[in-house]
Order: sequence, then structure tokens, then C-alpha cells
Amino acid sequence: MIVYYPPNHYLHQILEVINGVITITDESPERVEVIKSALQEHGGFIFKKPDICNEKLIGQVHDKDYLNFLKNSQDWQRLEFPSVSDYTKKSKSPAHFIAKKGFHIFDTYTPLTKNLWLVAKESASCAVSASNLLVGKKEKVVYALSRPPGHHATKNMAGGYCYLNNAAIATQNLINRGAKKIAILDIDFHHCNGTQDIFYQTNKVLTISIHADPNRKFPYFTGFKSEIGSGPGKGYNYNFPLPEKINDRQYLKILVSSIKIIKKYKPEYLVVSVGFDSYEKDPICDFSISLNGFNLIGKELSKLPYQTLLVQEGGYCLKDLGKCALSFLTPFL
Ligand code: OKP
Ligand code: ZN
Repeated sequence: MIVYYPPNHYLHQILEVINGVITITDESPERVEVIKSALQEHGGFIFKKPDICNEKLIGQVHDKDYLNFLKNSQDWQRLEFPSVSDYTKKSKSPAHFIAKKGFHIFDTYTPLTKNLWLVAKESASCAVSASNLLVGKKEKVVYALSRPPGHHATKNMAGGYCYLNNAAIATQNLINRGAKKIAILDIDFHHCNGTQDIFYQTNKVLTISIHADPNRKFPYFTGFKSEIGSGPGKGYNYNFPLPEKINDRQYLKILVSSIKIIKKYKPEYLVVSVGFDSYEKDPICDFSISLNGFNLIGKELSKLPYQTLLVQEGGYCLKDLGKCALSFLTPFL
């Protein structure tokens, strides 16, 4: 399997503010290094550097003001967190930097870093380069080992360690290259509020997310069953919010229902936002998926007839992340 790996991701190292306390984050560079080592040891994976993607493509998914805000992050010499929250709910990016941080970042977990534009673009480029190998049936499945993750990034906001929505940008690339219907299945523990936001009004993309009940877990404000899409996109967004301690058998049932919805939609491509934070030993999450569970999930998805783009999102159990990735990925080989 071909794997796209972001060569400069380690330049992006963050801290997070939780309840006013600056704290070491679980979103560390080691996450992708651990996965990379496990795949290299296995031997069935070929690593490639991404081609840096066109900024016009990124601009089809994210607002221009937001992208300029991220680009300018390289001017700040230290981590920059939001200080104020936008109380106007207007849609125009404000002029002042302090206000911009409040307008374009929705939590205190996702600071700006000096090399952000470079590393965020590389992360998105992994997904885009991978998607390019699906076009023309060159590959059945390709894996983007993206970092930072992307699924919480909306059209104009960073949050949940995400800045550019890697899966959404790759999906837009497939649309530009002729695809009329794409299904995105998000199996990260957290709701993909960003991906949902970006494709909420279109029927060209079916978005399905299986995640922790937002009444209990981040991102708190979205991920409810009632969010079904709007306008032409009505009926093309599905959320499966779940209680804590979900086990393999219970998860597989929800996965099979999601697959039924995907089959009915008949997409040309499947994009899977993969998170290993539903793992039973994940330090920040509360599902009970085992290593065997990831293997079963991988088996179900690999059986499908669709060309598939796998995009890495979360997963924080450094000790077992390599095993999680191998359990999930080996059925696709
Ligand atoms: C990103 B992804 C715990 C509080 C921070 C933010 C979770 C972001 C998850 N340290 N919670 O979906 O895995
Ligand atoms: Zn997550």
C-alpha cells in the first residue's frame, strides 16, 4: 500500500490550554512516527512524499480570510491562542489579530505555530496526492498519514488540533477531477464537525460520522442525529452519536448500518477519516474498541468495491498506535 507522509510535520509542536492551565498535549509528533515505524517494520507499505497541492484547491474548501490568517501565523514567534470570542456572530473576518484569533479558532487546544502554513499544507497534500492515485484506477486504496489532523477544521475555523480539512480538500480534488458522488465515512472517536460544515449543503458528498455523543465529549456543539444536511444536501449527512464503553460488537453493528447507507448512495469513491482514538486504551477517549476490533473494521471496509482514500485523523495511545494502525490497515493489503 502506498502511504503519503508529511516530511516536516515535527516542526509543528503544540501545547493546549485546558481550563486555563497550559498543558502538554496528546497531539504530539510521535503519533505519526510510531505509526510510520510500525508500517515500515511490517514491510507491506511504500512511503512517498506528497506533492504540495495547489492553494486554489484549498481555497475551494476554506475561506480566503481564514487561509490568510493561517498563512500569517509564521510571523508569530510563539504559540498563539485565542483570547476573545466573537460575540457578534457576523461573518466577516475582523481586522485586529486578537479578534482574528477569536474569530478563526474555536477552542484553546489549537494554537498557531511558526511553521503552521507549511505543515498544514503538507498534511493536506498527503491526502490530495493520495487521492490523485485513485483517479484513473491506478490504486484501489491509498493511505494519507496526515498530521496535523483535519476533520474539525470548518470553512473558516481551526479547532480540535485541526487547521486544514485534509479529507475535505482531497474530496474536493476528486470532484474537480470528475467525481459526481463521494462518500466520507468518519470513524474517529470525535464528531467531524468540520467535514460536516463543509459539505452540509451538497448532495455530491455523503458524510457519515460515528462518534461519541457530543453531550459527553468534544466538539460538544455538533454531531447530533438531527443534523441531516440542508438545501440540496438534506438527507446526505448522518451522525451516529454513541454512549461510552462501546465495544467491538456494538461498533460493528453501527458500521454495518453506515455501509448500507453508503451502498445505497453508490459513490464513486470512499474517503475514510480514520481515528484510532476509539481504542480501549486511548488516554482521552472512552470507547472500548480492541485491536481485533480495528481489524474487523478494516475487513468490513476493505471488502467494499469502492476505491478508497484513508486519511489519518486522531488516536493518542502512543504505546499501541502502531498496532492499531496495522490491525486496521492489513486487511486492505
Ligand atoms: C481531535 B481529533 C483533552 C481536551 C482536548 C480536544 C480533542 C480533539 C480531538 N486533552 N480535547 O478528533 O482526534
Ligand atoms: Zn478524535
